[in-house]
Amino acid sequence: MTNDLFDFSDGEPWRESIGEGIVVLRRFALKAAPELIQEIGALALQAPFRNMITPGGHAMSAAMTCAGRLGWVTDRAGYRYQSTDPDSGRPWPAMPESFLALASAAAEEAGFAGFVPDACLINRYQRGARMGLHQDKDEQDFSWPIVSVSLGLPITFQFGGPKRSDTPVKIPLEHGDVVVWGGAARRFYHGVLTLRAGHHPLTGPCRYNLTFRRAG
Ligand code: MD3
Ligand code: FE
Repeated sequence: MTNDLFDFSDGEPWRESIGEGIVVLRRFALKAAPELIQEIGALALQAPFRNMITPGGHAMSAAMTCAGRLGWVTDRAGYRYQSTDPDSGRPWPAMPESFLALASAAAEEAGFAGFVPDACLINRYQRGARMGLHQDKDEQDFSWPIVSVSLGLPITFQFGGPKRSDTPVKIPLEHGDVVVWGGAARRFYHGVLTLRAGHHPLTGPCRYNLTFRRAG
């Protein structure tokens, strides 16, 4: 392993294989979590969380912000990556070093050495928020994986296959869990069920999810 913040050999985190191209690194981000959560707070001062509008005209129930060279946005015009925050017109905040280090260490554990994300989408779920089944297909190059990091309250994640009609499988995602989606799984439909009310010592009533992408 690269770094004792995400030490994967001391017996605490563990790996689960739930399908080809999917590597679940349970609790991989547990030690880094307090720093990651502190960074989220700092980023949100620069680029506040907001409920973006889908092309269909509905506000998303998860609030979002971004860090890195590119950020994912949606509005009536569609989904896209762009280098500026549409709410302020300023560039997105830089990706914190702790984010980059965690994402590349997790990708390496899953067999993707050299992963350098240029976009981090930060989703904040509060009671009642969910994300319907969708594919992530606004990125340029699907040969890089997506790395997701769950922080705070638990949620039920669901993933299907490459077709919307593929029956989804449910898995719980908890604080500190990291999932690397590569290969065929990169194109799978996925989403999360409604967040239930709760309290987490580090995030209060929220779940945060970081997704690291190579977008451009
Ligand atoms: C499988 N986020 O931001 S993370 C998203 O919990 C998103 O906030 C969810 O879906 C969340 O786009 C799920 C797990 C995840 C993220 C991206 C994937 C799974 C994925 C991309 C391709 C396949
Ligand atoms: Fe997604």
